[in-house]
Amino acid sequence: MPASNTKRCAFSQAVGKGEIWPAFQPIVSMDNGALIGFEILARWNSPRFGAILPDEFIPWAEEDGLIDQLTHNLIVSACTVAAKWSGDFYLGFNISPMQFNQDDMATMIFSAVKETGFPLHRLKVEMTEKTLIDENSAAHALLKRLNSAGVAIMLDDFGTGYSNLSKLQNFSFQTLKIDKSFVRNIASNMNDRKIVTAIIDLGTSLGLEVIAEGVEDIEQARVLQSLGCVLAQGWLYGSDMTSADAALFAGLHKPANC
Ligand code: G
Ligand code: G
Ligand code: MN
Repeated sequence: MPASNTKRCAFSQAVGKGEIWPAFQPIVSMDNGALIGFEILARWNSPRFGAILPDEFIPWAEEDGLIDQLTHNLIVSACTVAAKWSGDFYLGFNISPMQFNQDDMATMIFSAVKETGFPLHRLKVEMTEKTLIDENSAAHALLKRLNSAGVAIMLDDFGTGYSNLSKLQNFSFQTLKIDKSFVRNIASNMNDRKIVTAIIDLGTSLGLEVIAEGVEDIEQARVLQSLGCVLAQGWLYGSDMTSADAALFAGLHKPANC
């Protein structure tokens, strides 16, 4: 069997055994460092192949019909640990475009959260612009269902998918995440800065929460703040961490009024 097939086979067994674990990356308020939420990122440490990243294994999970099981397991394990931490931070889970074609996706999410004790209204769903672009009425209905249950929707990697802006108002979502490719050179590249300015203004005028992704240094953070962006995610504030580290982070970075 080719090595890549062996790896893929090991991956599918790892999903079955619940070995894909949730890493937590903090989303913070840039002015005071207060914790707003965590994005949950799937991780696999294969005993045989070492650490494999989601860019490699998520497509396998999608193609091999394992993505729902993987997402379900991540929600259960992340929510179970986070339910024990104080604070009112949210957890954001990445949902693949194809999962929006499945009527029972909302039911899968609700049932995963239910047993964990984590409040449903502190769970958010991250979807990419691709989900918006593929004209998809099932997705529309699903988003409404999630929203009515108190689950907010975040539009991930915003700015990379050339989405039809007029579609933004038709879909029910509450957060725009500015893709890290625009943030990377924001301190030196005026075009990137103009794009980010436009996204921040668009999001703010639509009443959306706006999060800058991939903030790695203080210079980028200063520019973003000067443009009116308040929330950020990136290595400057915290990388993807284990639940033990995330628990410490949550304890140290409580909002001022908690
Ligand atoms: O850390 P990073 O290498 O985690 O993530 C790479 C890509 O994989 C990102 O685009 C991220 O959204 C995606 N990703 C990470 N975890 C998950 C997951 O649980 N489900 C899906 N569908 N995508 C994920
Ligand atoms: O596509 P999505 O936004 O879900 O993916 C998040 C990805 O961004 C993950 O691969 C995560 O590890 C990565 N990431 C998080 N913070 C930073 C950062 O500050 N710089 C860079 N280059 N990548 C980051
Ligand atoms: Mn994401």
